[in-house]
Amino acid sequence: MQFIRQAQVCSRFLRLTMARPSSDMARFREVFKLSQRLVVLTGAGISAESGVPTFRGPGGYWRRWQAQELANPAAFSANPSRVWEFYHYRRELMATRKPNAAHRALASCEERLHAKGCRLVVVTQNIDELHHRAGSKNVLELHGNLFKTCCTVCQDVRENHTNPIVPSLAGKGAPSPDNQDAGISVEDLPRCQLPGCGGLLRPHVIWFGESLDEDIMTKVFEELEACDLCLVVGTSSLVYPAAMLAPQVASRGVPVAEFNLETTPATTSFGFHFEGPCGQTLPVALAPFE
Ligand code: BJW
Ligand code: ZN
Repeated sequence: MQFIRQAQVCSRFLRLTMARPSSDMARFREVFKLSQRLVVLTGAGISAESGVPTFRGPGGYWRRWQAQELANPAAFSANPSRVWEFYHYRRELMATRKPNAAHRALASCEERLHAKGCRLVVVTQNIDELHHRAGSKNVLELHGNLFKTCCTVCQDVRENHTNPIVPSLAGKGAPSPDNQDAGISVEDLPRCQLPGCGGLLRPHVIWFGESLDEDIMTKVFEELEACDLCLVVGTSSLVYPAAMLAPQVASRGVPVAEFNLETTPATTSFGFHFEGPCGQTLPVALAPFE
């Protein structure tokens, strides 16, 4: 009996202390109005309304594989042709996709803040370049870039927007499950052009089990330490180290607002949570003041 009473007191205490995040937009706008340094952490959900598939959930399959099954070094070693087909599909898809209202809201907010000596930085897990295409200038790419390659032999990194990146990938990469692997021989996959190298190229992205770029992480930590407001947009907050960044900011008492279709494992550590498509919620949240 004593134990049950203690448990009831405990659970009441927990309910009182773990306040639910607020969805009061007027209150958020008051905080935003005073903010001088914003960091916005974005994930696949911000590009969903542009028609770019997210990773987890029903749209996250390419053929019979979830994206995570292909976005790892073992998958590339075992079948570089299949993994290149997957990235070739995504490179071609981006030619038909445009930034949406959420990307544009961030870009125009950055410009407005910059004009009055303030700062907004986008820290994105996305590799699709939609923030740049919307006009954002301060963008830190945590997981690499779909339009860069890295040589597996000499590590040379370079930009490449040519589609197809090699003739052998032309017409390949169709996403439906009934398509078979193209089985392109490794000599016909993208190769390093540096004299004397010729190594196999890979997409310059961060796969599971790989470390994130140290220089980028240093910049990210500097921005997070200096920020007075943080937004978390369209990420499931399941993938580390990205998933720990905003909760760390919140633990220092800095206001954090999440914009997502649903709650995530990180939601309870944030002060604000705005549920719904970020193409609708973010432009309202970041609208200019009269
Ligand atoms: C909307 C919306 C709308 C939809 N509006 N919202 C600590 C604990 C446990 C594990 C680990 C740990 N530290 C490291 C690990 C291992 C691993 C990891 O995190 N595993 C977890 C899955 C458990 N991490 C790593 O391996 C990282 N490396 C590392 O830490 O190195 C050191 C180390 C290694 C090994 C052990 C320990 C330390 C590297 C992670 C690299 C992730 N790479 C990928 C692929 C990039 C290239 C590519 O794109 O192909 O990055 S995986 C994939 O997930 C991609 C994404 O950037 C990332 C995050 O996904 P994201 O963006 O959150 O998308 P979704 O689909 O998950 O969510 C979409 C969200 O949007 C949802 O919430 C929707 O509701 C929402 N949404 N429409 C608003 N309109
Ligand atoms: Zn090379």
